[in-house]
Amino acid sequence: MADERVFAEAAAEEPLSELEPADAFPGATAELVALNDELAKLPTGATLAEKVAEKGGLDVAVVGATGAVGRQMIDCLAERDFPLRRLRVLGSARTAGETLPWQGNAHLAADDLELHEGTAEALAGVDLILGAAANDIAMALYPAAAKEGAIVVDNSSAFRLLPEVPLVVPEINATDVAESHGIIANPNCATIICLVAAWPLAKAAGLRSMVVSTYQAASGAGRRGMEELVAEEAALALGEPVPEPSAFAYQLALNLIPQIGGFDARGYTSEEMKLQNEGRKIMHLPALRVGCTCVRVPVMRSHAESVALRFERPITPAEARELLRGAPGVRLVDEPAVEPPARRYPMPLDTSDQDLVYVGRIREDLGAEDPSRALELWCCGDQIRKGAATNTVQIAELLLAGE
Ligand code: 2RA
Repeated sequence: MADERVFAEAAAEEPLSELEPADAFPGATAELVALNDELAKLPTGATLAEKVAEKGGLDVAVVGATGAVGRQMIDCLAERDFPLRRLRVLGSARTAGETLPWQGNAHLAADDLELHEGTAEALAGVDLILGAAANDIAMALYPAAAKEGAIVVDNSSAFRLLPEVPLVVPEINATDVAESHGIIANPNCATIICLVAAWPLAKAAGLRSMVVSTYQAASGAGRRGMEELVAEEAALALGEPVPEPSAFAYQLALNLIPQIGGFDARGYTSEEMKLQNEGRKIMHLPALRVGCTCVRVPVMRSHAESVALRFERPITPAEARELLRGAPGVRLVDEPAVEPPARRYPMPLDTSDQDLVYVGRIREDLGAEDPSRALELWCCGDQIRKGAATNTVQIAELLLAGE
């Protein structure tokens, strides 16, 4: 029963596996290859700058607006003063007619926003779509919207590996947005958090391979995941029976679940393969090798990752610290040698509800054949913000600047 649920969930979220027959890219299916070919016919070089100049602001739609990531996207648009003319919030038919709060920004006054069902009609005339919905909704709505001239920045995994769809972490490959044919994909949360930390070192010393273990928060399964963890912890505190899990396959409180997504024939989960497949595309390192174990942990909303990096050239922990100290999107938090409470390293409680990836515990990797070319580090970042919503809005900002 539990396994079936995990597999059903994984199939809905992530149809791609490196072991499926791949005509053109990992996870290629006839439908995705045809979609990629269709997208290739649309023009590149999309920008939102002209529309802002023309209309004085953008018509933006958030699809999947009631989920944890959708709500955070709305807050990011407010916090970052995104030039809005109108904000549409779209959800399921069940939530249509309910409202979501909009705190307002310099361009659009505070208001209650009425939810509408996510349909093609509801997206008519929209300039920018921020997607926080599942793959099936993304496939049904966004290619048609892109053909109509909308720009889509999508957080689902539906389009991430399509060659005609840039997959972007602004700190790493911002210029890739210029190649978009209307759809730009936001990477998986665990990929973003790992790569923001690894990229400054990869750029300096040439990255050959990574071995990563993730410690992924309940928020990765959305609001339901967080609510389930809270309910389990409350039951345990009161000495009551723990409710039957539904967001996760097993009880998460007081537990670790070493499976996120479905398994492939080699025993890797879809979540684990994302780090290699997405990492290769984002860093333009097609031969990068990544071993990965993804684990769900009873933490609310920040993912943490243990990362072992193997380089082409020697690099010392001191050099790595210097590179990371000035790196975009990174906060170096690496003071293990002092006594508590001044001793500091990244922890999920400190990295939640902010946008930086904290990096620390940087040291030579003694398990490598040549430790002078290998480092271990530990990084943490807010899965809902930098792992999803903030990165999506940052991508949209690149288009405002016309980059
Ligand atoms: C997770 N990768 O943490 C998901 C969220 N995108 O389960």
